Order: sequence, then C-alpha cells, then structure tokens
Amino acid sequence: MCDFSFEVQAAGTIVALSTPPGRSGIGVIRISGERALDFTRSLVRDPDFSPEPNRVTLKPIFDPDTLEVVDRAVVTFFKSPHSYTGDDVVELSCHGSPPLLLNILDVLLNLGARTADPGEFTMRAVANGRLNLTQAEAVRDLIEAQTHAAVRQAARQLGGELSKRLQPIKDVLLEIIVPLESSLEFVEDDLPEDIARNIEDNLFALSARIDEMADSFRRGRLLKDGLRVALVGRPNVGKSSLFNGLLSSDRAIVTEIPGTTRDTISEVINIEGIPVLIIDTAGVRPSPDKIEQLGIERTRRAIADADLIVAVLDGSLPLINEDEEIVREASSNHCVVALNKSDLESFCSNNAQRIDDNLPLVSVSAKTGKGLDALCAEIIKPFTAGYLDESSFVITNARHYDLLRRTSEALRAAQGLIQENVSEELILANLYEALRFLGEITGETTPEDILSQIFSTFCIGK
Ligand SMILES: Nc1nc2c(ncn2[C@@H]2O[C@H](COP(=O)(O)OP(=O)(O)OP(=O)(O)O)[C@@H](O)[C@H]2O)c(=O)[nH]1
Ligand SMILES: [Mg+2]
Repeated sequence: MCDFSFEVQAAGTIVALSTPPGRSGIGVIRISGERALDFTRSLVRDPDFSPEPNRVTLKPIFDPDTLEVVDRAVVTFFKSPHSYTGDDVVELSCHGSPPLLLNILDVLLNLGARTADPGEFTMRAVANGRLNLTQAEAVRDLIEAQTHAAVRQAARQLGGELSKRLQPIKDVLLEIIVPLESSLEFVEDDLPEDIARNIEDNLFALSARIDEMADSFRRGRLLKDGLRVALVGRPNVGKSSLFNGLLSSDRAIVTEIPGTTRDTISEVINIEGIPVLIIDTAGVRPSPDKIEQLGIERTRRAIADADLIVAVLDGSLPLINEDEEIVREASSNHCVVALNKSDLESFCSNNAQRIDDNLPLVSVSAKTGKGLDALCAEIIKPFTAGYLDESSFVITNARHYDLLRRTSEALRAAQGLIQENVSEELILANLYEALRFLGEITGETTPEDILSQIFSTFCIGK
C-alpha cells in the first residue's frame, strides 16, 4: 500500500448513482464503506445474505414502506481491500428508471448512507493505495475523453505509465542525493572535482529528460482540450454549408438568402484524434437589422476566442473589399482561407489572387465535399507540425506539466550551484525540492487543498 499524505476526510458509507441520470437499460448504484453489505441486506430484506465476493447474485429489492418488490437487481459484492475503493463495495445493477433509482438511493440514505461527493470513490481508492494520483486523474480523463486518441492516452496513464516513467527519474535523483548527504557528514572540504562534475552531468541529463516529457504537453493538451475553429466570412459564401459538410450532418440551416445564420452554433469533430470545436458564425456585413447585428457581434467574439479561423470566400465570384478585410483580420491569428463553391463553372482560383500568398489556401466545395479532407489537414497543421507521433506517451495534464517544469528548474538551479562551488546544503535543498515536485505529481507529497481541488473536478459516482 502506498503511503499517502492524507486521510480520507469524511468516513462513513457512501452511495451514488454511477450511471448518468436519465432512462437507460441499466442504472448502477454504488455503495462503498464498512456498512455496504449491511445496507444491502436491508434493501433485499435478507439478513443472512452473504454474497461471494466478485460474483453476481440476482436479488429482489423491496420498498421498506409497502414491502413490495420494486425491482430485481444484480448485486455484486467486492470485499475490502479487493475493490475499486479498497473498502467493501456493493454495486446494484437495477433497471434504469430514474424514479426507481431515486427511490433506492433514498432508502439507502435513510438507512444511514451518505451521498458521495464528486470523485469520492476514486479519492478513497487513492487514500487506500489502490491507485496513485496520476491514475485517479486518468480515470477522470478517460471518462471525459472526446476522441479515441485521448482515450488511449488516459488508458495508458491509468495503467500507471506516467508513474512508471517518473520512478527511474526519482531513483537517479536519490542516487545523487545520497553521496551528497554523506559528503556533508564526513567531508570538511569542498566536493572533489571529479564527483562534482559527475553530479553536474547527471543533473543535466535528468533535466533534459524531464524537459522532453514536459514538452509533450503541447500535443497532450491538444488531445485533451482540442481546438476552437471559427468559420468566418461574408453572408452566403457557404459557411453553414461547410460546417454541415465537416460534421457530415445537416446541423445548420442553409438557404440562398444572405444573413441566414444569426446565432453562432458549434459542434465537435475529430481530426486525427484531436477534438476540434467548429463554430459556424453569422456572415459579417453592415446591417440595420438588430438581430443580425447581435449575431455579428457574436461572430467577433468567436474570432477573438478561436485558436484558428477559417476565412471562407465564394470562389465563384470576384472578391470584394469586405472579403479582403475579413481575411486580413483573420490573418492576425492562425488562419486558413477556404475558397468555396469549386463545383461551380464560374469558380476560378484566380479570384483569390489578391489574397496574401503566404496564407494557406484550400479550394473546397461544401456541396460535393471535395477538398474537405485537405481543409481538415490545414486546420490542425499549425498545431501538430513536427510532433505528431501517434504512439508516444504524452503529458495531458496542466498540473503535471507545471510540476515537471518546476522540477527541471530546481535541477538546473542545483546544477548552477555546483558550478559556483557553494555548500552542499544549498544544492541539496534544490534537489529535495525537485523530489517533492515529482512526488506531488503521483500524490505522495500533494498538499490536501490541491487534492480536494483535483477531486472536485470529478463527476459524482466516480
Ligand atoms: N454550388 C454550391 N453552392 C454552395 C456551396 N456552398 C454553399 N452553397 C450555397 O450557397 C448559399 C449560401 O450557403 P450558406 O451555407 O447558407 O452560406 P453562409 O455563408 O452560411 O451564409 P450566411 O449564414 O447568410 O452568412 C446556399 O444556397 C448554398 O446552397 C458550394 O460549395 N457549392
Ligand atoms: Mg450561415
């Protein structure tokens, strides 16, 4: 069992619905704590019920007031410590009827169970040494993953990959600390030159290794948080049609009337594992119409918040000043120009002649779908260039990134102090700090307020 720095704050037997609220085939209620089995016995009105751990049993569930059977549930018992939380756990797989599940939860609360806080099951798993902190965070990331690539990364972290990669780094750090500590006790003079150079080299190699890990956060953040991309252009150029084409669904209203889209609408699509939020916006033009003006205001906000702007132009018509103005504005951010309506006879790529050559430009037809793959490739290009290695493990969490950076800084500071020949105590202080940052990633040295903050981002029932 790991030695964690915190105790489970609120003891007691906790209960929550672990499946989403709403109608479903099955709804799972999870009970964790000392009295999990007691409460289950009351619920099934069988005081001798002693289920074999890890085996399922079909049991009737009673309403305690009317003594009527309200459901037949599959009961699974996980005996401490061999459960998700490390406590005794019972999972009741009931029929997924919201009033039925609420009723059963109510009965359990009346028996003395307590509603679990967000992430409390996982917090207990960490406190009981069933998971380390990075694995617990991976549980949340797995549930929240928006693409298959994000699922894969979360699953690897849940399997302990991050902590396994950190362990050898901690080991090397300890190998540096131990002789420094002993030199402090036994040697009056400065560190011998050859030992100092050796420590310096090791610290250099170690901080380079940590920097490499931290750098992978660029891709990790993309996989987890994705990109915001706004489709912007004059009315009628085909923004909503492109939006629908990228989504492969008729999500937005398309008509030949300029000014059709009033409000921004957005949906997430998956481009090579990256969740990309595509935002369709109202066409930009001077308009006396109050509703249209409000829509255009929202377009401006979407432009300001976007990671990249697709400036959409109608390639079947000569460009006008407004088109150029839109492209000019968009190019202050990451920008791709989409020259739409390439299926029309009047389409001419020369229409885009006045557009800056340096901007990526793709000819597309929202109508036929031609060029959409190329447009998707251009959208992610500025963010993935040079580091799209599908198989590599990446840092996906800003907390881990920050702590890795701080570890690396502490190691570099120690390196500098060795060069300056200062006392071993000062060098050691930096090395211990680095060790503490690494321990904060996996949970050994994480302050309690940070832990509470982390678990408050989980959903209830997990
Ligand atoms: N032939 C052809 N017509 C297109 C294409 N894309 C859009 N259109 C047509 O152009 C007109 C305007 O399309 P929308 O997608 O509504 O244009 P929009 O830019 O969203 O317009 P607003 O919402 O008014 O700003 C519709 O009649 C579409 O059918 C295309 O690739 N080829
Ligand atoms: Mg539109």
